[in-house]
Amino acid sequence: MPVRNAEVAEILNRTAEFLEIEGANPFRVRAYRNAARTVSALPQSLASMIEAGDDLSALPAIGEDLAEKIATIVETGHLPLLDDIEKHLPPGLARLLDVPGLGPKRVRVLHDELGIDDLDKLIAAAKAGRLRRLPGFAAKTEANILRAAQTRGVEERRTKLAEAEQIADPLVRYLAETRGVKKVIVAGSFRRRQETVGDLDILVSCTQDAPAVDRFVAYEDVAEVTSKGPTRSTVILRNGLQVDLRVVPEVSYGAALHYFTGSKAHNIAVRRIAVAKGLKLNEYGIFKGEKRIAGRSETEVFARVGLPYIEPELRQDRGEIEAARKGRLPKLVALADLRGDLHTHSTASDGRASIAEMAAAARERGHSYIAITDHSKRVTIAHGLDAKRLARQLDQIDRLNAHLRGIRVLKGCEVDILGDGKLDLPASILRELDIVVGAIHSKFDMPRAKQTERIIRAMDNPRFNILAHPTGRLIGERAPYDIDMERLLKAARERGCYLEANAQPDRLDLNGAHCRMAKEIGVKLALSTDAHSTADLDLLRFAVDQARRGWIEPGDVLNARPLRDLMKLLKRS
Ligand code: DGT
Ligand code: CA
Ligand code: CA
Repeated sequence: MPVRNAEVAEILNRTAEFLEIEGANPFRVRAYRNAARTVSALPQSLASMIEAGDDLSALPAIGEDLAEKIATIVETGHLPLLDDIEKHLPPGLARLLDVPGLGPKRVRVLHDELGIDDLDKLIAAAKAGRLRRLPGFAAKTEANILRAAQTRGVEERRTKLAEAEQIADPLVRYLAETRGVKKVIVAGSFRRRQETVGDLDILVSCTQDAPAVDRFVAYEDVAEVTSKGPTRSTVILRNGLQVDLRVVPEVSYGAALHYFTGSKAHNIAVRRIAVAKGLKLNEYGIFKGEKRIAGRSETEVFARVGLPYIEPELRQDRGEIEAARKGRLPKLVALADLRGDLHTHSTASDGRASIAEMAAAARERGHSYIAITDHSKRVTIAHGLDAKRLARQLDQIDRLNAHLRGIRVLKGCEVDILGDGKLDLPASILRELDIVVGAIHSKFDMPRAKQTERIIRAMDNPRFNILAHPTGRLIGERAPYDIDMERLLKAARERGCYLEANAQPDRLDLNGAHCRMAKEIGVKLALSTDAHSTADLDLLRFAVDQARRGWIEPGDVLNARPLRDLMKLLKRS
């Protein structure tokens, strides 16, 4: 089995982290990170590219040196450089990186200042209150780290949705090619588009004699078969992800799909309704006495308990059943409703495609506008733009727009929100922009009230439009910074500002619950990719997932509007 792209990316990221702990040149660290990002976003497998003799150094962010290293990883599953570093770093140090809230910078501080090089020393120092005295650590941070470090180990391993998808898609295709197999659907949290999944739950319908289970356990990525029966099986894949397979007769397929899609709380609530009607509901169907009266499709199952079809993303027992009963289910936003992207980068900062390339790629995806929002100067590591460079970029966009057909490039900037809430660029240049996306890239540790005020102060600036990745969390890596989301949303509403649902697979920020809060408070959202390459523009659907989990309708979404309406919404007073 060839080494998977995700594994290559993991090794590159790990190398970046270790280099950073070692205090390597930040540009070198970043080169590994960017390469990892390119690898994760590749549509085809590196192994097949190498086999076909493709030149990897032609890929964005990958020079000859990295191309060679990647080839080595694909061939051997190892990177000698990483093995070397691992040999001379204390072994416990690497485990520290797995503690949510601890990145390489902090691990380095812990090591250099307090000699902490394993989990036990970390826990002891946190308990003794010694972390809070370190630069960049507050009492609150210390408490968070302690909690995270102590629950490590017992905490279940969860897989990010986008990664789960990269694993599920080929497996689904493989199963679908089995003789006699009719349908293959991934149910569970994956189908509800939860931001992470604990395991995959696959349902198959097929003819009686189809060898579905045998073929499943023979999949080349299976590391271990936990159980195997005639109609069900559980396996562990090589990366540790568990997959449950169930073979279901067609008369029960809808009932099984409903049952295994969950959530459990939703199932229990629906079953209660069935029971109240004197019916029995389980994964085989709806029964009146011994007689099955529904089960073939989900729609049929819902109809029998007197409900319209409820979209999987809503099935969380968070009011969807009551809304369904009253005919008040939201008409959820879909990818096809979106007309553009409002947060993207070009080579001027840390993107990998030119503005013209980004525009062409956006047009190919059916967009009618794309905002180029490169970083501002404070974010030096990303080559952020100062007022002068930004002014030149604006001229460049004007010239481009003059002859572009079918798409409009909006002049924007991802302006850094400084520690005191001021924006990183003067009003004289912000005034020239179509759209200002504000974001925090530093001082994540401020106490809640201060952090919230910092952002609200930024929104006080009449040029401010959209708050990007509002909580700053990186799934499984960095906790959200501490903010009063309700207060923030109310402040945004009062000022005519908006929040972003960022589609980057490790961000998904806002998440579903926060999207719902925004809707309830009355703040429109921008569903944005934060693309750093043309391929990243395809990530948009991950923002749509979270929006749908948050009951968001097209009317709640800035970039579901045609350009003219959008421009009006971006004009504050
Ligand atoms: P995960 O895997 O932790 O991300 O979350 P799920 O929702 O995929 O949960 P999982 O894999 O344990 O089970 C898949 C679905 O099966 C779940 O969403 C609902 C259903 N299910 C599992 N156990 C029960 C149960 O005890 N009662 C009911 N009503 N449904 C259950
Ligand atoms: Ca599951
Ligand atoms: Ca499961």
